[in-house]
Amino acid sequence: MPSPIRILTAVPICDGHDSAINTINLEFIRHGIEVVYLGYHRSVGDIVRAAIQEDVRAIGISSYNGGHIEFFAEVIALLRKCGANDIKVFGGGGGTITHDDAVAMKRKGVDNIFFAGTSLAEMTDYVRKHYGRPRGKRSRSRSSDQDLAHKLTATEDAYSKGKRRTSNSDKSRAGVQRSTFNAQSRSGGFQAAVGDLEIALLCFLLSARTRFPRQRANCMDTAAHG
Ligand code: B12
Repeated sequence: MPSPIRILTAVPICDGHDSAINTINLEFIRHGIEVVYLGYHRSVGDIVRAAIQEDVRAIGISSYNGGHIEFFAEVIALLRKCGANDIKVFGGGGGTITHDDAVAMKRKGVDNIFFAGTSLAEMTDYVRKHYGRPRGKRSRSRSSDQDLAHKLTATEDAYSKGKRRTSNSDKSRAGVQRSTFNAQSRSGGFQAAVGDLEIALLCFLLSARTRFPRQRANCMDTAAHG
C-alpha cells in the first residue's frame, strides 16, 4: 500500500466558520486521505509551521470572514520563504470568495478555489488527482523541522513499500515463488522491524523538538506572520 495523501486543513484567524471544513475533512478521511486539521482562528505562521512539520502535500483553507486574498497570499509567501514551495494551497469559502477574488488568488499562486454547490466527490477527486502523484526530487531542507519531516516521510514511504514486499511473500506462501519465500519473508520482517524502530526514533526526536525547541526555523522568525 502506498503512503496516503496527507493534507493540512485550517480556518484563518478571526474566523469561526468551521462547519464546511468539518464536513469536508470527514469526506477526505472517508476516502483514505490523511487530514491534519489545525482548527479555526489559525494564523499564517501556525498553518505554515504545521504544514512543514507534517510534510503535507497541500494546505486546504476554508475562509468566510474576508481578507482571503491577502491571507492565502501570505501563506504562499511564507511557504516559499521556508523553501516549502512543494506544498500547494487550495480552498473555498461559500458566498464570501467571489469568482473575481479567485482569479486574483490564483494569480498569487493558489491552486484552486471551490465555490458554493461543489460536490464533496469533486473536491476529493481533485485532491487525489493533484496531490496524489509521487513527490519529485526535493531540494535541500532549509530548517531542522523540514529536514526531520522529510526524513520521516521517506521512512514512512520505505515502510509502506516494505509492507508490499511482505504481502508478496504471502503470495509466495501460496506456492507462487516458493523457492525464495524464506529469504523474502526474513528480509521483509527485518525491514518492517527496522522501519518500526526508525519511525519510533524519528517520532521521539520530533516530539522532543516540539517540547524543547532550541531554535525556531529562520523562516518563522518574522513577527509579521504571527
Ligand atoms: C453557517 C454560517 C454561520 C454560522 C457558522 C457555524 C460554523 N460553526 O461554521 C454562525 C451562525 C456561527 C455564523 C456566525 C457568523 N457569521 Co456566518 N455564515 C454562515 C453561512 C450562512 C453559511 C456558511 C457555511 O457554513 N456554508 C456551508 C458550506 C458547506 O457551503 P459553502 O459555504 O457554499 O462551501 C462550499 C465551497 O466553498 C467549499 N468550501 C468551503 N470551504 C472549503 C475549504 C476547502 C479546503 C475546500 C476544498 C472547499 C471548501 O465547500 C462547499 C462545497 O459546496 C454564511 C453565508 C454563506 N452563504 O456563505 C454566513 C457568513 C459567512 N457569515 C457571516 C458573518 C458576518 C458572520 C458573523 C460575523 C455574524 C455576527 N455578526 O456575529 C459571525 C462570525 C462568527 C465567527 N466566529 O467567525 C458573513 C460573512 C461576511 C463577510 N465575509 O464579509 C456571511 C457571508 C453571511 C453574510 N452574507 O453576511 N455564521
